[in-house]
Amino acid sequence: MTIKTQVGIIGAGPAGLMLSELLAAQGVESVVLERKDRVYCESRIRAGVLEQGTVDLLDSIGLGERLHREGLVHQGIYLQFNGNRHRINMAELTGGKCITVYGQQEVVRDLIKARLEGERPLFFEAEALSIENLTSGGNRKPQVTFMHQGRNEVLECEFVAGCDGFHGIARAVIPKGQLTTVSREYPFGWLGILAEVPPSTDELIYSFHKNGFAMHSLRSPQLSRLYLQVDPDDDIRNWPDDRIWSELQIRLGAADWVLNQGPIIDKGITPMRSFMSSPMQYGRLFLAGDAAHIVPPTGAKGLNLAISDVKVLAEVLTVNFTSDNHGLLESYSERCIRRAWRAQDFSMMMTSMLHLDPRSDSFELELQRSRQEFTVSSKAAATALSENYVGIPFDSRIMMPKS
Ligand code: RFL
Ligand code: PHB
Repeated sequence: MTIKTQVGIIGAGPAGLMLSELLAAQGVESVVLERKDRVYCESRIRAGVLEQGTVDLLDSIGLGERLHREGLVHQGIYLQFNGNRHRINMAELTGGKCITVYGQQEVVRDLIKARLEGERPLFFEAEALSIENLTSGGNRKPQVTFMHQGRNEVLECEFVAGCDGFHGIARAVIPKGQLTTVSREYPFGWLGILAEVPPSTDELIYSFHKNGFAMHSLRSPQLSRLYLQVDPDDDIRNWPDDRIWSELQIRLGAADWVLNQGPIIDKGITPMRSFMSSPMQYGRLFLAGDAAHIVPPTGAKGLNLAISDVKVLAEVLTVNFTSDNHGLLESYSERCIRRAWRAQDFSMMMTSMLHLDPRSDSFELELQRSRQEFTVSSKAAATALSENYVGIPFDSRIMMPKS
């Protein structure tokens, strides 16, 4: 069977789902293909921090209701170095900007619900296998072949959006000579837990300790999300719950502060990397989100970058379908890459300031200590951190020379 649509979207993560709903709001048709089932997509625990631009975009398509009811608005974060806790008042330093703590799986859940209630096409357990005709002219339209309910199906469209994450097929179909990639691996990973226990903090704590980095985040008044720096090749079986709690207590410990403990309902280890591919367009294929770039999670930027990519993509596709202006499509890649590099730099800065790098010599450790001190003692340094953390404006041209 061949299904026809305007935009074929591979992946029902935040990028693919948000793109499909932004397009629907402009009257552009799309079909979303997702290789996993709905339960898997809705329960995959990942990011938690939404920038204001992300919240505004969800509001703009009528998806802010539960987010505003259940999300936790934070005006600052704590940075802690060897037991000394400092608050960065981000709202004060950025003219009132805040972040909202709301789990990625909740964003995904809201988007899936809206899509299915609107009876707009979204196929679960539909794995894209190949993408053809991306650069051929004439009447040959792009085709995505996918496997659904044991059968090979074809999705024919005007454009394909590769929103299929870091391990997806979309980036891989771009011929080697047409794509430049750069990356960094880190000698550490994050062990993340979700625990049924009221958070022991009112705002996120990022902590550097001589044993390594730790972080305390939140999900709700009853649910806490915490992370520990571990070896990227470590096995989660080496981390029974009592070892996790005692290491968190050590690394997050501060005067007159107690870490609440409770049942751990999810735990896992994720490696960390920085990765950029460019351009983000190949003929009629556009990459968005983790398919194009990965940032280490210390800056809380991955989900927000995925959302800002698809905001731009929805705009250029809509203009293409609804007017005679077909040139705007070519601006997509550059607009997104500029913002992604800003996030790369910030995420790398946060990562190197807060983690213990086993390769560091005493010179590098002193530089790290000096940067930590400066960040919490200089208003200019704290302001720079805050501006990046709350998010530079979506599609900002701040780096462009004025024309
Ligand atoms: P996703 O979420 O990986 O979704 C891709 C989807 O594509 C599907 N797929 C396919 N479907 C059909 N056919 C195929 N051939 C397919 N191949 C793949 C997959 O099943 C999947 O459903 O990518 P997307 O949409 O680009 O979203 C990116 C974000 O998920 C990611 O950047 C963030 O989670 C990163 N991140 C954070 N970002 C933030 O902005 N703030 C944070 O606080 C934050 N914390 C984090 C994070 C990521 C973490 N991990 C686990 C890496 C914390 C952690 C621990
Ligand atoms: C989270 O809440 O999962 C979270 C928060 C901040 C980060 C990364 C993850 O930098």
